[in-house]
Amino acid sequence: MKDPTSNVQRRTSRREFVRRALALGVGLGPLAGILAGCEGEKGEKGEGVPDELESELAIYNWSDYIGESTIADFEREVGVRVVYDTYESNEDLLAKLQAGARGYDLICPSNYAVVVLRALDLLAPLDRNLLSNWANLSPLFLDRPFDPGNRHTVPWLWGTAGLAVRADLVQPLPDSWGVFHQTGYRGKMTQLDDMRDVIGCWLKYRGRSLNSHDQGELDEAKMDAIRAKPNLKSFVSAPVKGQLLAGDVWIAHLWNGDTAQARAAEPAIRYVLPREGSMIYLDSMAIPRTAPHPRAAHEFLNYMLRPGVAAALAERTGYGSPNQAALTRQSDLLAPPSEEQLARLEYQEDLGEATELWDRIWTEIKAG
Ligand code: SPD
Repeated sequence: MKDPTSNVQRRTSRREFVRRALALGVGLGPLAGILAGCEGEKGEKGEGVPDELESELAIYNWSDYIGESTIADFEREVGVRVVYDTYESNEDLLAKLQAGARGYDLICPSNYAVVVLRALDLLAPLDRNLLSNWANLSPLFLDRPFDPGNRHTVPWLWGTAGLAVRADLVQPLPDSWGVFHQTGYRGKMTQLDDMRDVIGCWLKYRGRSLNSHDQGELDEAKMDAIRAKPNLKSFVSAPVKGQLLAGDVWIAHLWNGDTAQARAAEPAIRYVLPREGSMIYLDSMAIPRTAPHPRAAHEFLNYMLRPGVAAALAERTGYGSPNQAALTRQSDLLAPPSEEQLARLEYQEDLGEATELWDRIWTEIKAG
């Protein structure tokens, strides 16, 4: 019989190994390779997933990122009680998990955050035998570099960052990230409370990669961000929707789906992708290694892969569905990005050793 403590012991030592390696300056990239090489030691996919469905499920997701009745429908149909909690940035999620939070069964990191979580060995491999609806996913969103072979992640929604504008209050519509430098809208503008999005947009403004490691380019982005700051009401993410509706904010740096949600209540709100380009992201569901209810997590993932459920998620949130069967079923959903759009968009990647530099710059922007 298997010793139930053996995995705990092994996990602890792997985590300790990661901690020591990071302290010694080993980058996340090489570390991921080393750990992947050890993957065989903890067995194949789905190890530890019990046959019996647990009665609870704890989901930790972005705010405003779920269908209207998804959770209630799942609870009713499957008989699992869901505890649902939300966050506003990948950095919040990473900080919580790295601090040792153990109660979550499902989380929804963006592409670059998956790289960090995999390198830290914080994700459980998926058991594809429990995901019979997998074939509904579009190949466009599978096997991405952040999780080759989708061993740990199930695509959830994709989106872009741009400008949410009250077209009834702002004319002409701005089409550049430089709008945040204009004093004419002082106090009526916000930027996302998100390090990667803010520094990334200022890198794009200067024609750089939003994954830059270059000290000079990053200093320039910092200066642009600090120059914009006096014109901003605040740094705020999804909660800005209420301020846009109230007319307290006229121009917000925001994600496309959250803009669409606001537009459903106020048709004068428009979404603009700045001409300098922007970022595209793919958020995916993943199961933490410490998940107390891995079987219920798989059950939920497979439920979400149904075309009707995935369509309801995309419809409610305004984001793009990676579920091809959902798009075929419901033609008014956001279409996958075209080649032309993709040419102006860039995926956020893990920053590796440059993360510290970005953190420092973000702190200086917030304080400056
Ligand atoms: N309200 C949900 C927003 C989800 C945004 N996720 C991706 C952010 C990429 N920086």
